[in-house]
Amino acid sequence: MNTNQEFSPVQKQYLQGFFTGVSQRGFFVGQTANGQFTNDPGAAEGSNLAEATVFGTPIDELSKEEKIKYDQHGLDIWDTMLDNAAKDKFPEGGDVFRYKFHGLFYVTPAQDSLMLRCRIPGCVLQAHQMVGLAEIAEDWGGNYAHVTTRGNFQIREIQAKDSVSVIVKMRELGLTAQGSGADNVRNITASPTSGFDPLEVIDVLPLAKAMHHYILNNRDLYDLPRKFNIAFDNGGAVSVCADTNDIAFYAVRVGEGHDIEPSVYFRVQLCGITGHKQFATDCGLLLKPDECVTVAAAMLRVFQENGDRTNRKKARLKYLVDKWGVEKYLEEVGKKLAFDLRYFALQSCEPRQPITRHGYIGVYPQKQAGLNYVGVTCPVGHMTPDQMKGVARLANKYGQGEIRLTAWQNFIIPHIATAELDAFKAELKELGMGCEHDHIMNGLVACTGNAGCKFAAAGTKAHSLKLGEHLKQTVELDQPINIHLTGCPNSCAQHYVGDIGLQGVKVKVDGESVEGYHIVLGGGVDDEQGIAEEVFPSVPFNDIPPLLEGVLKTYLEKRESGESFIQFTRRHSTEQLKELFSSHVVH
Ligand code: SRM
Ligand code: SF4
Repeated sequence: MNTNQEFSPVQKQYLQGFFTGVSQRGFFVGQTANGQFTNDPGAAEGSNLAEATVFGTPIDELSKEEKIKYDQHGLDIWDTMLDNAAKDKFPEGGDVFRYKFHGLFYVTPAQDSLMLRCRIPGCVLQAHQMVGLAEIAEDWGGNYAHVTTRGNFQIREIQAKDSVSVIVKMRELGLTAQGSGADNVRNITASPTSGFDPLEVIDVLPLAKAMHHYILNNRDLYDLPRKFNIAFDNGGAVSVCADTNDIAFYAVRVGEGHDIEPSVYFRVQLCGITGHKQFATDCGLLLKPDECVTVAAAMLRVFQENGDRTNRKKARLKYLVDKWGVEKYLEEVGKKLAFDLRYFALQSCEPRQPITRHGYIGVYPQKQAGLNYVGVTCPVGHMTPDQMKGVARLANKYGQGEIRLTAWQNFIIPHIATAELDAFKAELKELGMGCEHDHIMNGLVACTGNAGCKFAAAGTKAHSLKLGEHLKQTVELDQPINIHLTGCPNSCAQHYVGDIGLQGVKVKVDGESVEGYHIVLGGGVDDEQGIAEEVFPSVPFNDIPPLLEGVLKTYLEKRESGESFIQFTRRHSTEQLKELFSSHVVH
C-alpha cells in the first residue's frame, strides 16, 4: 500500500490515462494543482499528481476499503482469481473486498466458502438462464439458491477452485455478477409486472436494462464511495419498494391543462436507506423516459466525486445530500447535463394507482387479453435446483419462457393463457410450490441470517418459517400482512418497512446469550410508507411466536371496522401499543 504522498510511475501513468480517458468522454475528471476539479486534460496533466487525492480526499485519510481500491482496482484481479482458483485458495486481505466487484463474497466465518450474488437486470430471467443458475447451485454450490430482496439470486457454498467457473458460466448464460457487491450500483430493479400490468403507466423494463448496461460499461462507475441502489416503478399493482432506493424513478402521467405536454414522465425520489430510517423523497424533478438514465448517470457521478471517502458509515448518498441540501445536489447534477432539468409540482401529476397487497402472489389478468401472470410462493426465497429447473420448464410450456423475480423474495411467471391455468397450477403443485393466498406465509421476508452471514445475531430464515407456521395455525387473519426479519441493523430484509419487523439481537436469558429480536410495528412502503416503531426490544425468539399471536389477536379484537394492521398500529402511540399487548409479553 502506498501511504506516502508520492505516486509510483505506474500509478501516475494510470491516473493520467484515467483522467484523459474520462475527460475525453466530456465528463469531469481531473484536479488542478490548486485542487480545483477540471475537465480540461491540459490542466489535469499540469497538476501536481504527487499531491493528488481520491476525489479530493488525501490518500492517508481514506477509509480501509478506499485504500484497497486505491492499491488495486477490483476489476483488475482476474489473474489473481485464476491463480487462486488453480490453487483452490480463497481470497486474502484486500482481495476479499475486490472479489465482491465480481459478485463473489468470501463469507467466512459464517461459512468457509464463497457466495455468488448475481445481477438480474430488471429482475427478469429467461428460462434457460434459470436452468443455468440451477446448474451452478447444483454443480458448484450448496444445492440451493435464494431469491434476494433486490429480485436477484444468491448461490452459496462455492469452493475456491470453482470460483472462476461460476463467473464464466454466468457470462455464458448472458448474465454477469460484476458490480453486484462492493462500491457499485447494485442489481437494477424494476416493477415485476412491467410490460403486462393492466394498471401500469409505462413498461419500465427497457429503462432498467439500459441503466444496467450503462453502469456495466462505464468503468469509472465501479468506484463509488459506497453501494448504490436504483429502482424503476411502473405505477402498477406490485410494489418494487422503489422508495427504499438511493434513486427511485416513479412513472406518472401528466394530463392536460399544464404548461408541459400531456404525457408519461418520471418523478425522481432520492436517498432511500431504510436501515437509517429514511425513505427516498421526491426531489421536484419531472423527467421524460429517455432522460432517466442520463440523469441517473449524472447523479452517480456527482456522488462519486463528492461522497465521503473517509467514513463508510457516512458514505451513502443520503449523507452527501444531508450535507449539501437537495438544491445544491441537483445544481451539480445539472452542470453535467446537456439539457435543463425540468421541475414540476408533484401535486400536478396524476396520483399513483394503489398497490395490491401481496399482489406478487396469485393469478391476475394481464393487459394482453386472455393472458395471466401468476405469482408463486417461495418461502423466504429458498429454491432447490429441481424447483428452479421445473419453474423454467413451466415458464416455457405455459408462458413465454420468462420469469420475474420480486423484492418480496418470490417470482412471477407471466403470459399464461386462461384455459391453461388449471394445468399450470397442477404442475406447480408437483414441484412443491403454489400460488394460493396465505395472509401470513406470503408476507414473510427474511435476510440470509446466521446460516451464511457473519453479521447476523439470529437464524432469520429458519425463524421466519417457524414463526409463520405458528401464526398460520393460531390466528385467522382476513387481510395480508408482511413480517420482515433481518439478522442485524444493516436491514437487508428492511424490517422497518414490515407491518411487523424483527431485527436480530443477542438476548440474555438466565445468564445465557440466546438468539432474539427487537420487534418493530407499523412499517410500510409506497402508498403505505412509514418506518415501523420499536415496541418490544430484545425478545428471545422462543417467546416471539406466542407474543405475536397475542398481538394479532388483540388487533383483530380491538380494531375499528375494516382497519388494517398498519392503520391500527399507527392510530396508537408506542406506549399505548405496549399497554395493549402487555398481557402477551413473557417477563
Ligand atoms: Fe444487504 C451487507 C445480504 C439487500 C443493506 N447484505 C450485506 C452483506 C453483503 C453482508 C456482508 O457485508 O458480508 C450480506 C450478505 C450475506 C450473505 O452472505 O448472504 C447482505 N442484502 C443481502 C441480501 C442477500 C438479503 C436477502 O436475503 O435478500 C440482499 C441482496 C440484494 C441484492 O441482490 O443485491 C440485501 N442490503 C439489502 C438491502 C435492500 C436493498 O438493497 O434493496 C439493504 C437496505 C437498503 C440499503 O441500501 O441500505 C441492505 N446490506 C445492507 C447494509 C447496510 C448499508 C448501509 O449503508 O446502511 C450492509 C452493510 C454494508 O454495506 O456494509 C449490507
Ligand atoms: Fe447479514 Fe445483517 Fe444483512 Fe442479514 S441484515 S444479511 S445479518 S448484513
